[in-house]
Amino acid sequence: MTEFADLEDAARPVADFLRGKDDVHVVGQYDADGISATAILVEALERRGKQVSFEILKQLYEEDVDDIASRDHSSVLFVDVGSGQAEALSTTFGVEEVAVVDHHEPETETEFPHFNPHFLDVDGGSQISAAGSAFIVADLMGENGDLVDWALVGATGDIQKEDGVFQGFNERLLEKALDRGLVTEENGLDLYGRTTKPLHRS
Ligand SMILES: [Mn+2]
Repeated sequence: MTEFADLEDAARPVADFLRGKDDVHVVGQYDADGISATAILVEALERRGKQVSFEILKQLYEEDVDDIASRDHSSVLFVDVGSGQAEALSTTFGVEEVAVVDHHEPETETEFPHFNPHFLDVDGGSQISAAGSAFIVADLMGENGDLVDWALVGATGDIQKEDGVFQGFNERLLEKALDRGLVTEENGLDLYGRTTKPLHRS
């Protein structure tokens, strides 16, 4: 069975890659999970004094990969996208120029740093999101344990809870957030539109 430490081992090449760069361009997916994952790693990079830029894309098409590659970034980090475009990234970027943190089904393993829970037989659809995966990378880069609540925002946005309860590694991340007092538990209704819609519509 995959342990938390196994995920950390698998995430370490990406953390080492990012620590070794002076400037990084981060490309994230346009949803709550992708934006949380982007925020976690942009924050972790800025805390280490890196030059950071980022963009959020609705989809990553091959022409987007070509466009990003043409822009002269010295290194690019894809988050919540990239595993499904691993071959295009491999042919477009050198192994020292690109890294991926994603939880969607990967196309292929890669020479470049590529962290995806599916490589460890962990279901990225229910056990951990891109934001959770990004948090594991960030936590290896320095004192970033306080960012764990953003990992839970991402997992919630990707609807990874089952019957209102976090599963798998999301549950471990919740424990970390509770330990730090970053989140509190309370009973309530976990309904879509709870704060914006009348109850019978939620
Ligand atoms: Mn996601």
